[in-house]
Amino acid sequence: MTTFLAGGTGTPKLLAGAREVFDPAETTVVGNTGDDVELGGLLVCPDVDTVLFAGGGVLDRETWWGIEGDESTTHDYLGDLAERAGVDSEPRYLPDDRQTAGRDIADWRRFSGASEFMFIGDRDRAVHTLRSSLLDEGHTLTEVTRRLADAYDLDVDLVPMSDDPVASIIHTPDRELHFQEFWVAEAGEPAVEDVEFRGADSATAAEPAVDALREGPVVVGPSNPVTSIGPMLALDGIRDALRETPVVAVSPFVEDEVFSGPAAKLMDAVGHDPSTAGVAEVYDFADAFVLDAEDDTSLDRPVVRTDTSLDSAADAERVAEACRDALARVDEAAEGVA
Ligand code: FO1
Repeated sequence: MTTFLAGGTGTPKLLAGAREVFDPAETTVVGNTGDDVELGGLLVCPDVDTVLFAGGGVLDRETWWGIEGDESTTHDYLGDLAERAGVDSEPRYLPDDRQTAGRDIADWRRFSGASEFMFIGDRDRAVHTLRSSLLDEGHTLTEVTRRLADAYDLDVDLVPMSDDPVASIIHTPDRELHFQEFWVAEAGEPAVEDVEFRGADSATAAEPAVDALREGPVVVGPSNPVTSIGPMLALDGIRDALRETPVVAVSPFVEDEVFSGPAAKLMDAVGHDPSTAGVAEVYDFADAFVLDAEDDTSLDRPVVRTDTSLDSAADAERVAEACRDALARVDEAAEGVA
């Protein structure tokens, strides 16, 4: 059994070629849920859905979120109607006393649908409607995610990191913003003072996720260490489980250049060097690393180097092979010690 810890883009891109190297029937993908929001009463799970849509062959690969060829009738009509009704288009948090009223999983990240500040396509909305409705019927997010995975014929086991709420909150000099408000509405521009995973102290990691981590090697894909992987690491028991299992991490940096997204800014904000060296510090549980061929960072753990760009399935296969080779090195080192 191999487990992948997946955030928004890097790890789903790696998964596109991993199937040639790691048997999908023996693969669990644990999705970050810190990015999730409730928007107009619907729970949107961006990182889980990217894996879902990619596995189901419907992902919009231009954006790496949402459904390819989706239409926007409801989103557009809602926007026009809200404008005519005099509603401004800024993200609108529900009032404080409503943040913890309703389905628990959406605590501290409830936005009014009067301003749909994230683009929600018509088919994508159907996924959020079904997910939210099944949650309201009393199913857990793990159960609902697995049912959606069945609907999309996924051949890996896709599970969320937790069935409890954990909200990635970005602290800026002016105010606190949920990650989606920071990233989508503010284009990642505000200065960041700190990143909080609200709820992580009392959340429990989902049982299938912990079981999978204990069962076999783990691949931490080239996702953002702070807001994609950080929420998982903040859950009780996850770091311990990772320390006890072979782990390879793919750096999302080439030395101090990040492939994409806000990782550098967020790493800096939480006191880590925005570089491969900083990633190795955050992932103190990792036994080996896959670095880009151009990345000369010297680390105190085994390193396999390859071109880590992930623009095609062939790229992904090459990086997955490097992960397999790095895990073999960890095995060899363990056998040498035994
Ligand atoms: N990203 C954007 O930049 N703009 C959007 O309007 C947007 C909508 C959206 C809707 C559903 C979904 O699952 C993801 C969406 N994303 C959007 C992506 C998302 O903000 C982030 O890329 C991930 O959370 C990062 O992992």
